Amino acid sequence: MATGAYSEQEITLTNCDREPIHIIGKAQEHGVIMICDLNTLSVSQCSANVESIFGIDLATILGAPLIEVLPKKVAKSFKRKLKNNESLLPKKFKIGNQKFLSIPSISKDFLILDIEPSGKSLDPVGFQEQLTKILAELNDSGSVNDMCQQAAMLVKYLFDYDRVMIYKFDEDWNGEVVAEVKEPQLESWLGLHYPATDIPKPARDIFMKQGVRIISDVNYKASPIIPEISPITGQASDISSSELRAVSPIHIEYLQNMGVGASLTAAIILNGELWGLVACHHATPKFINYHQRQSCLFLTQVFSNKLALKTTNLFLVKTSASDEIRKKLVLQMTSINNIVHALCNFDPTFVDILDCGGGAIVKDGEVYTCGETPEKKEIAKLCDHFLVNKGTYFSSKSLSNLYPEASKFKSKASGILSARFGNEEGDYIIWFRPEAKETVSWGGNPQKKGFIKNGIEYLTPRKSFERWAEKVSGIAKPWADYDLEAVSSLCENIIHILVKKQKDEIYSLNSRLVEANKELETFSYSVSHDLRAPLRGIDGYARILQDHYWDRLDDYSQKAVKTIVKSAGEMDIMIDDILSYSKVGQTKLSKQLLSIKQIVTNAIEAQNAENNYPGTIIKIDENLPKAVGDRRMISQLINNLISNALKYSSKEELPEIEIGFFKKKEQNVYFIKDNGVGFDPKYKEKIFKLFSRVASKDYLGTGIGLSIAKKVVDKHNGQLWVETEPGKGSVFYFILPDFDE
Ligand code: BLA
Repeated sequence: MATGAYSEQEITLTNCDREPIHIIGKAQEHGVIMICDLNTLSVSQCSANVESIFGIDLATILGAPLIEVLPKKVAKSFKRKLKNNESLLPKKFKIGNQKFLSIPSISKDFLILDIEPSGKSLDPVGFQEQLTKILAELNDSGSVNDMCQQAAMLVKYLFDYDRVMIYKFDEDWNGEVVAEVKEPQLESWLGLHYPATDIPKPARDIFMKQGVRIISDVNYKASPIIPEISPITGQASDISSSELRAVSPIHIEYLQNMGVGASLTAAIILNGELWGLVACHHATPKFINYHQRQSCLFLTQVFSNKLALKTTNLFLVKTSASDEIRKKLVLQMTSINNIVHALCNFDPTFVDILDCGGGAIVKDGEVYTCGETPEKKEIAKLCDHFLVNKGTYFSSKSLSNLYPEASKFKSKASGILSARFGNEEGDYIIWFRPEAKETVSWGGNPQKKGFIKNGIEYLTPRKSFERWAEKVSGIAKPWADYDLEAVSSLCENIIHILVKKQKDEIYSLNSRLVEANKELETFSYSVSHDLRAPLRGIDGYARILQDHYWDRLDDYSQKAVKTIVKSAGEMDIMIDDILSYSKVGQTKLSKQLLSIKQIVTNAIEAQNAENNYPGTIIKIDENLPKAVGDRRMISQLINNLISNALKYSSKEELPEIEIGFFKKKEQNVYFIKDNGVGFDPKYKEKIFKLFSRVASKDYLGTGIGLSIAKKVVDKHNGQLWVETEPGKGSVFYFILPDFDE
């Protein structure tokens, strides 16, 4: 015969969580587990104690319809409810003089019935009084610990176990007895800690579903479910929904070692997670009936609700306290230009927003600290080697477990809460919490859980429950949800302020630049203007010398006068150019639809190309499209580009310039092309700068024309660029957007 998985499997330290408590295949002694096929409602398996409890032969029950096993009324009621998809309720019935309660649950293809003595049931008034007392006495006026103590007192009053404890889990599922009410002769376990393995995951999972459970006699003889393997599925049946399910022998041994004769355990579930347990012990066997267990369930539910309210309140109180500090920090940051300075050197500092030992800000490679922290170089290394691989937010209460280097500074920084901020990858704001110095009293030595047989380490509940003190090494007080909230809110503020500061900086730089540009334009305008008068004087007197005293001048003087007249002429042109350059900056655009073709024709006429460049072939595209722009400026732009094209191609054998356009992404690109000298493309940008000339001295020019052209196009939000090659000519392109962007 196949044997159940349970009896064969030995549980070791490494498979602790795998003990198959859901298919234990046995019932506690005080009640019967009956498993029925959901389709036929006939009994497929039943615990052997049915014979002693009901006085009915097991063999006659197995395979029989439920209706022949239980009183007809009860069986029919289950059948009807199942048919109508209604929820099943416990049903009372009598066999002989004995009253029983049949508690149904459904597990996959089975109806599982827990049949147990109905016990002394409370009359409805008494039951109601019990519930009212629970509602009235559990209040949330004090601390969480006060609430736990109240709950423990109430459970003790209602169910009278020798010892009632509230057992609270930490985030690693280790637990602590946070409240206790006990008989005076018992030693107190208040404050004792127990490792997570004492209540393995499968046991915790079942509590999430089942809520409450009693072990009525720790020293009971478990009654086997017969047959062990379900004739329907060919497997051991999952009886995790049954409260009568027998108990893991490991847990039984555990209780026996503690001198416990009976227990009641109920789950405290907070926000969908197992927060803790109500754990009750009694020295002798003790049974409390279904209705009392329901009262207990009601109690834990009321307690959970109050607890949820309490923790929400705590969250609100804590966040409003940190909000106050945060507001001050924001004020500091907005009124002082340097954010790090604002966060570190005033009152309050950023470390004040939560309970910590100290903190650090890492910005642009510099580390700034406040309070008790590791060394700056240790912090820099922590960021580069560890935090860099974490997300925006990171928190741990035992950093050295994850980053062994941190054991060097665990006294100052066992706990860490960090956030990344700013544009730079390596900018962090970090809070540190010192190692929790308190000693933790473990209920037994958590390190010594197993014994070794044939080289395999076997589990055994600890034989000793003496107080065992262990210093918690490298562990800080855990971070709470309100700590994370305070940090994320502050970081949002910092980022907001940083972005605004950057925007402001760009804005002010920009306006300073515009201002500087304006000043430069006014300056060059007035300088050019002022230069005009003395220049006229120079030119005038030089011409007088030329016209009236020419013969009296010797050769050298004649040459000098000629040079003066020529230079004054060149300077005049330059002043003109500078003036028009400044004007482009200062003049407001007056936009209109322009015929580029007309402007081109005018420009060629103005250059007097026919006479000045007689050999040059000039091609103009007949279809040059119109454009929107300022007439005077666009004329100046085209004039300058055409005059350049004519000038720099004039020394070619067959000079040719071409003015045309093409379409690119719906925009007209105009071009002015020549086959002249061209220039090195590396000057493609420089050529548009003021006074930059890249052509040889053979060509006259002030180096301002292209700067004017560029300025005109910029002012129109357009684009101007050049393609060129030395000896192969240049093509200047420009685009003028036909609407304001
Ligand atoms: C179950 N262990 C439990 C339960 C509790 C504890 C409350 C649930 C009992 C129930 O379902 O009725 C632990 N009880 C405690 C603790 C206190 C207490 C800590 O009163 C403190 C005051 N147990 C061990 C080890 C193992 C183990 C080392 O100590 C290793 C596997 C197992 N505990 C274990 C198992 C169960 C259990 C398997 C489930 C029992 C079951 O539902 O069958």
